[in-house]
Amino acid sequence: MEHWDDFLAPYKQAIVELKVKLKGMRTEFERDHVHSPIEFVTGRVKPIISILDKAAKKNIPLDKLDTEMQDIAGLRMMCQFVDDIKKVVELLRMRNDFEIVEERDYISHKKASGYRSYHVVIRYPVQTIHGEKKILVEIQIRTLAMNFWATVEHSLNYKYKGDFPEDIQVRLKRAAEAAFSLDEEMSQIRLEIQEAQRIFSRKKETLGKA
Ligand code: 0O2
Repeated sequence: MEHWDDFLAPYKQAIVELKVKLKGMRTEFERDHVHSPIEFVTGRVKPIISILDKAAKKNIPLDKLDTEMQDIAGLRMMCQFVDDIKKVVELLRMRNDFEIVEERDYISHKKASGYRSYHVVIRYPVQTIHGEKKILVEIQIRTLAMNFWATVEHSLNYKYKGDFPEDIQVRLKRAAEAAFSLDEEMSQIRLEIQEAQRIFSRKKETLGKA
């Protein structure tokens, strides 16, 4: 591919715009003084070397990258609780500034590696001086625990090129189970908090009437 700068420009633009938009959703929750299902948002354009590696691995011709590689532009939305992920996906489904083309639920169906995350692939229109260009963007929605595990596993994967020594493999599997348990524990605590808030607001209402 000769003109990487030209090719990647709309992807960079999409990341800038979507980061503002998705972070803006968090700001709205804060303004309403309610729990935000979004903890933080990150975004990146895939480095050229990773695009080339993935294209080679998946037999994607370079002139088909725009339709066949869905994560050249990628965003991550991190949540505190597993239940928040559903809410974030619903919020994305409600929007009309892009169209959802695919959803992949690696939470109900975790990957063999132990990877958990919810992926939403969108078609996002970027306005350029040559007109509108629609590009694919992958949004990964995950809890902080899922993100911790995926980040560590990704670095190790890079180091060992997917060929993990036996002991690392066992530890990663155990770490994935620990991350899952942490999410479960946090979900339980969340129910406690919500129950306490309900009791508190009922009490306030009763006191207000007295
Ligand atoms: P990056 O930019 O280095 O993160 P495939 O690549 O075959 O697994 P596909 O069809 O591209 O799958 O789509 P998928 O699995 O929905 O999305 C791929 C991206 O999800 C990966 O991007 C990772 O970001 C993340 N991912 C998927 N599986 C795993 C996993 O087992 N471990 C970790 N840590 N992340 C995973 P890339 O291509 O790795 O790029």
